[in-house]
Amino acid sequence: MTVAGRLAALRERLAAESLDAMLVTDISNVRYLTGFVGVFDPEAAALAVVAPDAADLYTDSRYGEAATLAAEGSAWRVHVASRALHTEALEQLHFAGAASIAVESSVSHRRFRAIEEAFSGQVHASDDLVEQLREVKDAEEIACIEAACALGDRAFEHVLGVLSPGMTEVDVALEIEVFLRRNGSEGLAFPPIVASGLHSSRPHATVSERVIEAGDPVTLDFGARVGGYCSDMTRTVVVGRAPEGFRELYEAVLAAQSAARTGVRAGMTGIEADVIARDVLAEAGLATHFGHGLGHGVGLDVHELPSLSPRGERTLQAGSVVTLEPGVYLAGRFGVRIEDSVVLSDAGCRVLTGAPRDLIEV
Ligand SMILES: [Mn+2]
Repeated sequence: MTVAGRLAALRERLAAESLDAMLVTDISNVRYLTGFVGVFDPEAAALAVVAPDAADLYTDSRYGEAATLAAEGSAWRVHVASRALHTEALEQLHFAGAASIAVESSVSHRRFRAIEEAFSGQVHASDDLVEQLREVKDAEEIACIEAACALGDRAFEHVLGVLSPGMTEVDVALEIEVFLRRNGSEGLAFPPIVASGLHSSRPHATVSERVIEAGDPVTLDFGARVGGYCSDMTRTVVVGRAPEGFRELYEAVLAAQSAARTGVRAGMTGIEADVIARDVLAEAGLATHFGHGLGHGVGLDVHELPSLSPRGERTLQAGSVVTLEPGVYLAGRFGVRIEDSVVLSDAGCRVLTGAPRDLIEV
């Protein structure tokens, strides 16, 4: 979908709900609608207003020049505000006679109240209006994610070459970060997870100064960013020889992940997708150790719609990029997670992560 197509799709949704305008505050939504991926940092420095015949972007002087340049030739009018962005936006909406507007429900309560107080008409909170448009990626977006995944694969290969006993988790995380940045990643999709030994049983362990020893499983979960779009992958490898019982656990998680890669497709719900992997782990008696969902959408944000989990009631759509990441965590022993990013179609999944999945002992 082009930027014009995205605006048209949002306007259709506004018309269907009899809204005169929408105030878009989420930075990823602003990026998506304007197409100006590189212009803003995640700080609240942009407010986009979409109305039937207007697309106005309010920003402050720090971003004025870059946004104005980026807007050239597009439908967006850039306003460099000197007062609060919503104050100037609402003045414009009053002038245009808007009576009913939507504000994203993700906005802070403080900001919502300020908007409600300053606007003379009705203010509605809307859930995920733009997020639902973002759920289906076009070819250009998929190409960005694919490039980010390829960079992640290279970073994984690089880490395999340096990972050795005596390094700390911080050392390994830095290897990943520096490699990704040197090779073209725009920052990182998220701070990498490097969880070694006992820490590997914590799905989102914090990177620590723990020294990696021979026989430690190490879970590496990281993502690159290309053209504003994230990748997300996880591999658990072993430094030296796998400890007792580890290989069996690894094979069970891999079987669940393979089943998901084979079975997940557009047209099923996120709950049904999740069950594919969960059933395999239940057969192995490990269901209670798989606490999180099978996966999530990936795009401008590393976690976005859809959700592939027991809460994922929405039907998965062709063109969504999602992760498949079953994990099993045995507290006091170790954990395993294997995660790929894939594109969904009606026929199944196209895997974007190229890193090997068989157990690696380095
Ligand atoms: Mn993930």
